[in-house]
Amino acid sequence: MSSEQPRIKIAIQKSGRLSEISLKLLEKSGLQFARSKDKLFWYGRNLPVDLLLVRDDDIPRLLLEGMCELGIVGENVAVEKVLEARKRRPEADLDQLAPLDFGHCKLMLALPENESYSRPEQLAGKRIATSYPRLTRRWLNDNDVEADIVTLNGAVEIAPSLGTADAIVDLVSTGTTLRANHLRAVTTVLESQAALYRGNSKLPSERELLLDKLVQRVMGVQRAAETKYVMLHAPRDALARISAILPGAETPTVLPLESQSDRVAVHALCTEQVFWEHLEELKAAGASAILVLPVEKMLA
Ligand code: PRT
Ligand code: ZN
Repeated sequence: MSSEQPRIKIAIQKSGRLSEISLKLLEKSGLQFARSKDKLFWYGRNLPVDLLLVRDDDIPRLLLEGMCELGIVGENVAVEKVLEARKRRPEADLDQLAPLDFGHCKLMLALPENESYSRPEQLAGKRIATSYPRLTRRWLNDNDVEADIVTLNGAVEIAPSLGTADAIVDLVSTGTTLRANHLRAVTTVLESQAALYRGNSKLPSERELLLDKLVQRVMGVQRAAETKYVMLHAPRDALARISAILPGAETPTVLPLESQSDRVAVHALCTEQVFWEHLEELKAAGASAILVLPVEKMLA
C-alpha cells in the first residue's frame, strides 16, 4: 500500500463499556487492524482505515478538531462535549451518522429516596452534582429553573450523602447504583446509546468516498444484525395473512412445492425483530417448517 493513499482514522473507546462491541462492529464491517497491545493506534491492514483507541471523553474533540474522521461514542458524551466546544466556537457540531443500538442508558435526575418530586421548579436554588454540567444546565434552562451545578468527575452518586449536593444528574442503566446509594431517579434528562459520528467538515473527495464506503458497511452490519431470513411452508390461501404477520418483511418470495399444489414455500427478509409470538401466530395461520436464520451481511 503506498503511503500516498488517503487514509482515514476512526476513534473508539480504548477500554470500557463500549470498547469490545465497537471493535467487533468494525471487524464485522471488514476492517482488519495490525493490533498492538499498548499503543493507541492500530494500523489498518486491508483498507486505508486506522483505529485510534482513546478515552471516550476525548472522541468528540478528536472529531471536532479533525484529528480523526469517524468515532463511536455515547450520545451523552457527544452532546455534552459539543455543548462545551460551543462556548469557544459557537458553530462546533458533530454529525450523527447512525445510532448503533448498544450502550443504552439514561442521564437522569435523582434525589434522595425519601424526597418527593413533582416538578423541576422544586430544584430552584438547590445544588446538583453531575459529570454532565452542560446537559444539566441545558435541561435546567429548558425548564426555567436556576440551580447550582457541582461538577464532579466521578462518584457523583455519593455527593448527596456527603452533603455536597441535594440531587444528582447521572447515567443510569439498571438503577442498582442509585438504589445502593438511597437515591431515586425521578426524570430523564437525556436518553442515550452509542452512535457513529463524524466531524462536520468536508473532506477531500477521495477520503469522502472512503468514509462513505465505510459508513455504508457499518450500517449494513447494523441492519443485518436486526434482520432475519425466515423460511416456511404455508397454505397458498393463507399467504396474505402470513405476509402480514412477518415483521418488517416487504414482499416475500413465494415458491411452488413439488408435490403439493395447495401449499407453497415462503422466504422473507424480516427487518424487524422476530419473536416467538410471531412464530406461534404463523403456525396458527397454517405455516409449518418455520426456520429463522441470521443474516450475515447486507448491502442495500
Ligand atoms: O475511561 P473512559 O473515560 O473511556 O471510560 P468511562 O469510565 O468514562 O466510560 P464507561 O466505559 O463507564 O462508559 C462508556 C459509555 O457507556 C458511557 O458514556 C455511556 O454512553 C455508556 N453507558 C451505558 C454507561 C452505562 N450504561 C452505565 N450504567 N456508562 C456508565 N454507566 C454507569 C452508571 O453511571 C452507574 O454509575 O455505570 C454505573 C452502573 O449503572 P447501573 O444503573 O446499572 O447501576
Ligand atoms: Zn469517560
